[in-house]
Amino acid sequence: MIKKNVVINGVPQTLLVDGEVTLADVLRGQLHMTGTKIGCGKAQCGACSVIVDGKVIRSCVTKMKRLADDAEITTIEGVGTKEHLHPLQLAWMIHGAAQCGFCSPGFIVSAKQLLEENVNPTREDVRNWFQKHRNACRCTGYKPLIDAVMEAARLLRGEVTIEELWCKLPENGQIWGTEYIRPSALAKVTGTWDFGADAGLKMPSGTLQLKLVQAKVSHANILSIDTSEAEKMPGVVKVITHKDVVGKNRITGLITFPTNKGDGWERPILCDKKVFQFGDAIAIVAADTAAHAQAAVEKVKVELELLPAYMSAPAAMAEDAIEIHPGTPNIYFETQMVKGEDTAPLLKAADAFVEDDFYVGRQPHLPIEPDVGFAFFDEEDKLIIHSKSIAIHLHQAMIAPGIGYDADKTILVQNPAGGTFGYKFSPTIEALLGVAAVATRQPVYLEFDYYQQTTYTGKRSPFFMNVKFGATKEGKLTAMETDWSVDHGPYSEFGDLVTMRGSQFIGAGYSIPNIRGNGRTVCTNHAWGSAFRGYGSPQSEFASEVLMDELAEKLGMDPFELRYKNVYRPGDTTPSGCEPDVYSMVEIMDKLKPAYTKAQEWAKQPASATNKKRGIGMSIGVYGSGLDGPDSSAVNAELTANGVTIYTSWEDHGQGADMGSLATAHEALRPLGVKPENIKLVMNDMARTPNSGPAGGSRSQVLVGNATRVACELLVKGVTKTDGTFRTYAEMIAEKLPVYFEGNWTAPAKECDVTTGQGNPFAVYMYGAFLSQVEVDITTGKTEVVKMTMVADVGKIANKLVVDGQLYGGMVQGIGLALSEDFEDLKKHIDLIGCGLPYVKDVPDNIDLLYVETYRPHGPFGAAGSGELPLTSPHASIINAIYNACGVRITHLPARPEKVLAGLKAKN
Ligand code: MCN
Ligand code: FES
Ligand code: FES
Repeated sequence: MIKKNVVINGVPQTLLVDGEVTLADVLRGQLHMTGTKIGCGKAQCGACSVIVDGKVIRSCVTKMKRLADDAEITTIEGVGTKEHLHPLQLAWMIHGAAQCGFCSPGFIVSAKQLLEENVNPTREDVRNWFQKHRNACRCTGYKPLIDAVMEAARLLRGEVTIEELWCKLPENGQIWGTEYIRPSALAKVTGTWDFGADAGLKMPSGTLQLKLVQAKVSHANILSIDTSEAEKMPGVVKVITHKDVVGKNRITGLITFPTNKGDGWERPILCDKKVFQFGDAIAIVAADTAAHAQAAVEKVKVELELLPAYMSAPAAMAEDAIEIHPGTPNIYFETQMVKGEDTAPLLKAADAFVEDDFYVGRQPHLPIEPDVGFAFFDEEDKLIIHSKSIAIHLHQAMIAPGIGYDADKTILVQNPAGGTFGYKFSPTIEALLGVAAVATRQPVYLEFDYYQQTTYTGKRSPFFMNVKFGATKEGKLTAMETDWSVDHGPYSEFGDLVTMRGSQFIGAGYSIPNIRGNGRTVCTNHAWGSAFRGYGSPQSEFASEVLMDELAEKLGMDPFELRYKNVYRPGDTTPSGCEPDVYSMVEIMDKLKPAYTKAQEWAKQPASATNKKRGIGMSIGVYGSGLDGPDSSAVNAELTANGVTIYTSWEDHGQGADMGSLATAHEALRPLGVKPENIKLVMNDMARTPNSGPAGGSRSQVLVGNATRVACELLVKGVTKTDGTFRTYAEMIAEKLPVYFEGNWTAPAKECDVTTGQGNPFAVYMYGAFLSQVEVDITTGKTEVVKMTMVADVGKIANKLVVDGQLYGGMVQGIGLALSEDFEDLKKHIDLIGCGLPYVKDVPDNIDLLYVETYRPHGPFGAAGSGELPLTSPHASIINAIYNACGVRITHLPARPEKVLAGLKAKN
């Protein structure tokens, strides 16, 4: 123990601490100042930034013994409070800069010091500052953060007032379609939005700390697990293995299509017979402290018999490959595409024919907040599990049989989540928590470190694709053939569903009358495939959007013109053979045209250095809003003495479920004139909120939005008197009329037939186009994205700040997918930097968003979804721009510098 005198946020304090402990842990664990967050825990994300003696430092790696005596420390709690916000906090709210908000305290603290040193920074100064201090954000694409700092600087200089900047509502009080600030923003910018790890610190004493024993090999038979030594370690209460699991010890993958050859029960909660992938959970140590649990983890002995590890779809498909799940073939699901006439003769007769192979890999999600959760039994003996789940009702069904606890008594609650980007569409920590709670009958808490975040959770499923286009000499597509193999890792969870995306989205956006194709899902030993923003469309559309450029070259046509000729026009159908919900692609292209022409001029100018070459590229993006077929949702609305309460399971990754719910409910309640502050949101607790469905597939604004609208409309109808005026709450109660209304909505859609890929899977789609301008350094192969432009049609916009944020963030994830992100090498791809997370200087400050707002007949108040559109194909536009710049066509992502350089060398 050492004694430290410090001044924290102006208050002198004497601390008695372990000198080896970090400042972050002391602030959070000892002082309960949970505004400072811990993300990566290894100086890579800046979530833990605090100011010490006028310098921004990362407190997660600052040991207490290194802290100078009398150090003056400023944390987010000292920057501003809810009552007295710092201009940075106000600007963060005004610019929608806190999406999930996990990075916000770190960024705000960091920026405070910048503005103290320089109250008049340039945008580049701000970018350099965040780069230097490693402040990382996965949600916002950074631009809104720079906007916020610049605005805060203006506020500090007295050039503008808050009143001038604060969102203005129209006179009728409508918030739908405005830049109304999301309800959670205030808590997020003040560090008072309690994420899972913050709530974990507030658990009662006696809560057991859990740590995982993970597999360090990719495929093996388990011969024995010896926990005897671990059990004797200090503080250990129990070492839990498969033998302690009273249920089926499996998470069900919920087979979607009956032709799936698997049964969906292959994923162990705790490995029993086999290890299927690196990082699998073999045992859980429950102890009094996290340190004791971790020490005991090292003592668990696992004896293994190694098996061949199939680390890609082709490897697992090889003739001599053994079945990873004995009894189920490694290729466990197949689907075909049959649209129009036979394509073989058409391709043969085509004036122009192109064919290429494509690969989009195992993109890691890289939320700044690692996975975290806790579980306990309540007074009715219900097992309550808190996690980052974005599918609380679905996960209950997936994990309860495996845990062995009555599903009706297993209640999931979502904690505020620091980003998921889809990985939480799969259960991760939930079943581990459930098993540990049942085995110990005590409250349990489990947080992953970043290594576990990367090695335990699912990843984007790699697609190996071959695509062929045939076209007339005028450039009209006549036929397409596709073949795609989906590497879905060892667990089938929605593997069939993501494979269907190949039929639905290779070639999406274009009228292609004749299509044939074959797709398959392959079981492998690399990371299990979980949902990732865009879900199959970034893979599918990468292939067709790069091939469109190859076709344009073959035809000697401009890539824009070729696309313009082929995009959906009235009467055209999607690859699934149905009419899109609206025809807005032509308008989208028209809107992009001036930017495209300008970019062409830009590309002709000399690059920023003689060793660099400029290029431009475009792509179009289409994705559905909803789960396949007649997806449905439920939301309830209650009239109260204070206004209206909305009960909804619109899970929030950080995208803005609170804002979407509020804007939609407020719009539907407008006849009553309920003020936004009188609409209370009760969200994401199965004990209180109905099954609104998961927050995946960009479905919530449409599905949950419609259910919200229906519930509110029923409420309005319920309070309406015969003369058209409205009853008050008191009148409703006096007349014994119901004040609680259940809203349900089902999408008018039809699942695709797996043998033809034909159907009408989504009632609503999102449409867009991307334009990227790049400079490629031909001496290093490094690509810099200098500018991006996106035209988006997400229908009528519920909240402009939210949608702008969705687009910026998604596009920047597209830059990562194109150039740097991967999860392949199990030694290297284990943290944010190793996995290739884009930092602020890896992305352009110059991003233009343009909108086409086509009213959606099936969307609430005309809205489609927005979350995944920006990650459908931005990476394809970057890859096309690289080719345009230097003649190197990258078809196997990511386009890391060495790959581009190798291409340049091969060309020369
Ligand atoms: N919205 C709107 N107007 C529209 C359409 C949508 O204002 N016309 C708003 C909605 O109110 C919502 C947001 O845009 O706040 C996204 O809406 P929607 O597309 O319906 O998607 P969901 O709410 O179902 O969110 C999920 C979606 C997906 S699938 C992933 S993955 C994803 C994403 O959104 N992960 C995210 N966005 C993310 N954003 C952040 N910050 N973090 C993640 O993990
Ligand atoms: Fe400290 Fe990431 S830098 S938590
Ligand atoms: Fe930055 Fe989510 S808002 S990580």
